[in-house]
Amino acid sequence: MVQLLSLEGEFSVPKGQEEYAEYVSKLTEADFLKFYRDMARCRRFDNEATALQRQGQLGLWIPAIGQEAAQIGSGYGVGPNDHIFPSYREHGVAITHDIDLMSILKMLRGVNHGGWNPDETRFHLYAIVLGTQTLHATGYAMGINFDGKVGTGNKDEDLAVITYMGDGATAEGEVSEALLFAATNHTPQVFFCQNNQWAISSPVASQTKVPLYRRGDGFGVPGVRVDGNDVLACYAVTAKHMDDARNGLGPSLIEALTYRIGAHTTSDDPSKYRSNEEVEYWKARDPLDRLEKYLRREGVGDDFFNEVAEAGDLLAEDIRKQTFALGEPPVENMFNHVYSEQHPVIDEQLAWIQNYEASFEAGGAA
Ligand SMILES: Cc1ncc(C[n+]2csc(CCOP(=O)(O)OP(=O)(O)O)c2C)c(N)n1
Repeated sequence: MVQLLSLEGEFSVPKGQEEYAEYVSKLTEADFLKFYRDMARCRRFDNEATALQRQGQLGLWIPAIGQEAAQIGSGYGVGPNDHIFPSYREHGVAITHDIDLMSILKMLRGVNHGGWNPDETRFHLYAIVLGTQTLHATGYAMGINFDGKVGTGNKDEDLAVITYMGDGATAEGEVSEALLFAATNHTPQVFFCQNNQWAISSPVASQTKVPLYRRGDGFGVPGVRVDGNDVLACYAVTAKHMDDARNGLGPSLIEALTYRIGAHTTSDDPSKYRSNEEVEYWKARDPLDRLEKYLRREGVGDDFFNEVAEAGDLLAEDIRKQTFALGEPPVENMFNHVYSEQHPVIDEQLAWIQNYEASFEAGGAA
């Protein structure tokens, strides 16, 4: 397993991991601080969103607490022209690609359909149907091959794709199909699996008999396991494998070993299926604590951590204000964009509900 930061925040390069460490050696102090700031921002956003859901302001929330290093590290490992196909928990990766966090909240309040405009970003829409995004990513990566934008040696032209999936999603047929097509088409692509140990209440042991980083072997997609709570290792491994993909070396799979500290979603009660001891074990491996220890060893002091905490308070206040101002989703919303063109069945259903709503104004349900 690639690990560059110990639990105590000491940086060291184990034998055989030098090529990954080289990527870290190119980072500046500002990069390390940015990693910490964004991980803290992600967690604060997550906690605030959970509170907003509990107050009835969001229909659902999907927490990523515990997975910040895997997400911020890998998010920054992606190149400036690469495309990202997330699952539905990648709020940290969204932060690294400047997605407006309100657009995620709007989606979970139901006031918009998909979140953000996919034409305006390389961070594609969240995919709730498990594993589908891996096929979208593979198709996109095949398109890059067809366009000849891989392995040309021109850094401004060459492209690669990364797709995210959970440990549970690896058991879906779509992921096997995506791995196969990626291998046989030699796509410029990374599969990034956040193994957070649980697929709702199903433990990872029920999804696989081999370590997940080896899931691609039989398809011809080599894999590597990284400590998913070590942001530097996640950054380095992703950056290296994305470079390799862009340079024409084909697809690979990264398994980031991490843990979902919170619930699967706000509709879940994890105390029903996992032990406190297990959660405590992983809390002791908290990704933010580890980077903080490293930064303090490097001489970063309270001023910085206080500034990050204050920025978190401002963010929380801002998203609360904006969420309260969102209003209710118009009922017509759910009929928009079902098909690319108007469809008579949808028209009929829309007319029915408009009629139904109007009947209340007229003094009673029809
Ligand atoms: C095709 C499909 N089947 C079932 C579900 C319901 N479902 C939503 S999340 C989830 C568990 C996924 O676990 P994992 O892939 O490990 O990702 P995590 O949620 O832990 O990030 C399931 C079964 C779904 N969304 N799509």
